[in-house]
Amino acid sequence: MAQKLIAIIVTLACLVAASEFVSAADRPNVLFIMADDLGVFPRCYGNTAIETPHIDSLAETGVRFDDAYCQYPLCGPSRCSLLFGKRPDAVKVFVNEVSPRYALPDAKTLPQAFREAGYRTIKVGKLFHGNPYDKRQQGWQNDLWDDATSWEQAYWFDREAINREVDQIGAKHGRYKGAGSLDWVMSTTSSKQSPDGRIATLAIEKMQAAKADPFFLAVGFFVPHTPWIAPAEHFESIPLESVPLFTAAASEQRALEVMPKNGDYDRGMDDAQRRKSVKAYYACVQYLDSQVGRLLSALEEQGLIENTIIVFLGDHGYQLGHHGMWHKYGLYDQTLRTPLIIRAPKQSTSGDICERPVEFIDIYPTLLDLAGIKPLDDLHGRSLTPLLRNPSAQWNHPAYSMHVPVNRDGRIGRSVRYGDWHYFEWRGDETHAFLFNLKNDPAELKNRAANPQYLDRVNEMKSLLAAGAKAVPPSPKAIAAQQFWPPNLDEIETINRTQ
Ligand SMILES: [Ca+2]
Repeated sequence: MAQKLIAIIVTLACLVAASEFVSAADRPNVLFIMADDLGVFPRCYGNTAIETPHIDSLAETGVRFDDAYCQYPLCGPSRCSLLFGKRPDAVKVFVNEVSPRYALPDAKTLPQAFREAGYRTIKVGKLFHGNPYDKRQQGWQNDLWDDATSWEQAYWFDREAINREVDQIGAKHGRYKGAGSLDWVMSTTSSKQSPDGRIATLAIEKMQAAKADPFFLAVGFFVPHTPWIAPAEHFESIPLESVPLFTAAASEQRALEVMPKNGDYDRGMDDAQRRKSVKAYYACVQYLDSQVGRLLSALEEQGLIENTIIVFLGDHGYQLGHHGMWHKYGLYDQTLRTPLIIRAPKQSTSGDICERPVEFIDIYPTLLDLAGIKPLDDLHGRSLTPLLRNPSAQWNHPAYSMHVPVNRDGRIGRSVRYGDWHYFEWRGDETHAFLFNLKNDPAELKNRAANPQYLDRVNEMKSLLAAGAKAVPPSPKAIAAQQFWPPNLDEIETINRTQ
């Protein structure tokens, strides 16, 4: 009996080992493409002033999520939340200048989970944080804000190519004003030689080199982040008169007083300058699209397209003068919502559109699910695979975001999107509440929070918000103290750079 039992156990162990071996080889690759500061502006999201054929074609062969929400409207915190699969409350990265593992030294990141499952994990460009154009970071090890444990191979931007472009800005403006300004340049550098073109080229090389094994290839483009630099052809194909002008409505003045502003970049701009800035952003989105196209073509040429999960997204939304504001920051829909397209092998829902509000933290469990990797029990999101199978499936989950702006001392912002409604509030010495019906008022111009007719709705949204707020974040002052300039050199030395 004992011998029989041992034989059964040995057989089962062999079967498990064999199935793991076979499934590892058969597992789908992942191509994870992240754009920087990309709001819902590709053409497939309804922007007819722009041509984005490659992103559009990806949407036509995958599922386009129209209501995908980042958890924090700023690069580093949003990326850390997504890549740890946890809400910003838990990740505790609220500003850019913090190591991703500030509060979670032992948590497992999304690429790390793939790495431990036998995948080759490769990142090219910006995945966690690090701004290649930021003068403060020049000469630094940019991987300071990346995570060596996540990647088998990690490649950053080509510094020489960046410097060439910074020089072009300097030549135009007399001086370089920094990555946060609304600088824009029609670059004389060719598409392939520009920094994002070189990112795509390197990613394609790595894809080819890695294709014998399952790979998780993460490609982080820098466009359309400021400074808006794109090869001239992408500017020339956009007639200035076709570019819309986004401005604040007169009724929004009261709202603007309580909103966090990312600098005062709009000050002194006239409508002609605003329009040129929007055009420059659009040119960068078109340039991004051309490089996404190169990645997709390479997948096709390498015979990998049918066995690769493709995820395309921005890291948070973006305002181009919307509500009188530029850049990210704040809690309006425009700054929280971003494109998200997922194409999975053998997907039957090609070209479908999902209008269910989903969260960036859902991406981590979704990818584990699609790749057949054992789920982790400490993730805060949920797999989107039911929506990939049926984009109209029941999905009664609110989407939460938060923002603790360090330049508005004392105010903490929290947002919840549920059904047609978007509610957010800024809490400080007093609370400012905002309630919008996105179905009837997608531009969020009619704040109904103070209207007694909507009292029940406000209370419902407040309850949802309270349920989603897992912890009280530190004060904005404490968060500001997280930022470290200059860098901690000890920490830099621990980063195991591949290049
Ligand atoms: Ca960003």
